[in-house]
Amino acid sequence: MSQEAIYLPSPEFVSQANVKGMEGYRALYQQALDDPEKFWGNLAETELHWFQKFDKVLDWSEAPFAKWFVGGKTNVCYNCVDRHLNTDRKNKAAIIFEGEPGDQRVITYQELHRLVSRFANVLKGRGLQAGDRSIIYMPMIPEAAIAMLACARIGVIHSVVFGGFSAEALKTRIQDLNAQVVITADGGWRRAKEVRLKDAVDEAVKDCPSVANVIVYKRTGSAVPMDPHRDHWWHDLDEGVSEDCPAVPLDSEHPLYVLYTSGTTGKPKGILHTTAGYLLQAAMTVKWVFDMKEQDTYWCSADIGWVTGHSYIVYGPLAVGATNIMYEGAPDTPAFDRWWRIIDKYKVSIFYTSPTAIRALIRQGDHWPKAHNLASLRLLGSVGEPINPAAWEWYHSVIGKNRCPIVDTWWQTETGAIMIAPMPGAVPLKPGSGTLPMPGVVPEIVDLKGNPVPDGNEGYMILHKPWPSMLRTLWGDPDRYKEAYWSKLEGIYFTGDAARRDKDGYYWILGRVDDVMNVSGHRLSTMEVESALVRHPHVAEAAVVGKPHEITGQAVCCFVTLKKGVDQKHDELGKELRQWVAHEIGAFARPEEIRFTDVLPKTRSGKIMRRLLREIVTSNTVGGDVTTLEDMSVLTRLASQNDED
Ligand code: 7RM
Repeated sequence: MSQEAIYLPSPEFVSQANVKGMEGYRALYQQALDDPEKFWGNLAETELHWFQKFDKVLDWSEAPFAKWFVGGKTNVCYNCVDRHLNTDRKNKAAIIFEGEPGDQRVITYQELHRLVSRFANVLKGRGLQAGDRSIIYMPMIPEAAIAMLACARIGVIHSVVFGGFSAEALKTRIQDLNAQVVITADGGWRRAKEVRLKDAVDEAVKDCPSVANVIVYKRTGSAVPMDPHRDHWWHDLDEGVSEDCPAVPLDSEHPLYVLYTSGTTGKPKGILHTTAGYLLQAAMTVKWVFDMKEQDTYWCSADIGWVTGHSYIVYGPLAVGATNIMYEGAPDTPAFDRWWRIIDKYKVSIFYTSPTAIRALIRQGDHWPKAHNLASLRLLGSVGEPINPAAWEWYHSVIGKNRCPIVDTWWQTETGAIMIAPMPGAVPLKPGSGTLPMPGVVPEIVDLKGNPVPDGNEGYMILHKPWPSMLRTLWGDPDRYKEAYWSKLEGIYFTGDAARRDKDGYYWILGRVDDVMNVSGHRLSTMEVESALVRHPHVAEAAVVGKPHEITGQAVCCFVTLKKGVDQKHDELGKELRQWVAHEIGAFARPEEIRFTDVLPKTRSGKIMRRLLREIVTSNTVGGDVTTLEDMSVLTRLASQNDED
């Protein structure tokens, strides 16, 4: 029923919008479709600063390895910081930071330039140069962004590891990159407790001989052991360092960062993004989707450790000279109105968050947002998972007071920038739909053979054309890059999502079709959790599926068989295994449920039938085709086990 609801942009919103009305949207979309190279080439010239102009917009001759803006030289940090300094933005707030304990900092573009230049010189002082790799494992404090920008300034390839990841996950990322430096902090604040990051780094780098330097920012001030040969305080290295550090002109295709994300195997994929194309599309989508204006105060509540933080806290907003809010901590600390308090306090005008967060806050009751003045808001955004119409309606009425368009943005770590979303002054909204593709994005819904399915039918979503912010490869694994994205349908980008397109051409994203779960908008592979479980000495076999969850979208549900002779109580062991997974991967991966079973449903060839397990956790019944199942009795045993819980 609510899928029929349509929300038109108000005339007031349209009149001030960057893209006005459907004609405005259609014209842009058509230009990009007719001549993508001209479209992106023109934007690259007008929107980015070039040290040397490119001579070719796109080289797709070695597809799927794209080269954009070939021959050009630019610098991401220069574009995000330096070029604003001889404009009215010089003393504009670039980052307004609020720590969880309540401390505040306002960093102008000029000050950001100073801090970034100093830290880039610190990195140079440690011997780092273009092409080297850094790991950034930081709390949500300005220094995380400063470290990213400093790396970009001198061409050091960064990889931010979300602070919620464990030492084990951190280690595999450092090793995969052979990173020379780890940039971290003593800790950060979350739910009034210290998240001790340096401890995790110490544990991780034991097995990482490539790491010659660990740079530690003092955030919490708690005691941390420092290895005199390897570890340095940020403030010590910063002392007396020069503030002059020119941005290095880098090739358009110079690697900017690697960000690991879950794929369908136990080993995360190192998504590689490069310089010019990435920045251009991140910046353009900020203007198109967030309708960014000079006077806006923009807040994206994502963590900098996820791609949303890269594209829509750091690179996109700073490239267009926006004012960013950055908040360190949890939404419920000290109480459930912390976010609404922040919006009121800093007069946030654009707020971008996840459906999981919205659902969790709905549950706490409307009195929390109602206690604050949210009149500064003019636009709301959603990302990470499908937003259910009920959550959409609440966000629209209780937070947006029926005045603010909601931009539901579909994209991936791989796509680098928003692919499907409404331009808010143009496209009528339908709750739960990402609506229409961005200019230059050509999605299609197809069947397994690649044939388009009729509108209204479910299918696999693919993307037809290369786009500037697309991933370039997987770090160190070009074959897996081809295999994972370009070989399901030869030569076409496979998103891994199921979707349908309605009669108006609107896209409705239904979720992953592979073995990737989406827990609170965080990607997690079933195999990653399974491999963590079987590393436990008591576990023989494990099968993991995502189970629908009211708040987090999906929850991790594990079926576990134990080794012979294990005689620990199931309650106790269940607790231990949940803790084990949190330790092996990170707290966000902690399973909601461990179900012990003496056998897992398998095909005759020995493959675990996850589809059956998914059905069991979803409905506690099994329908569909079970003819390939080896042992039918396992089903009744698995299903009935739930009744005993
Ligand atoms: C930005 C991000 C990507 C996966 C993607 C989808 C799901 C993301 C939406 C969404 C429905 C949305 N990157 N997803 N946004 N599903 N509507 N607006 O989340 O790499 O971490 O995840 O997330 O399944 O493939 S990600």
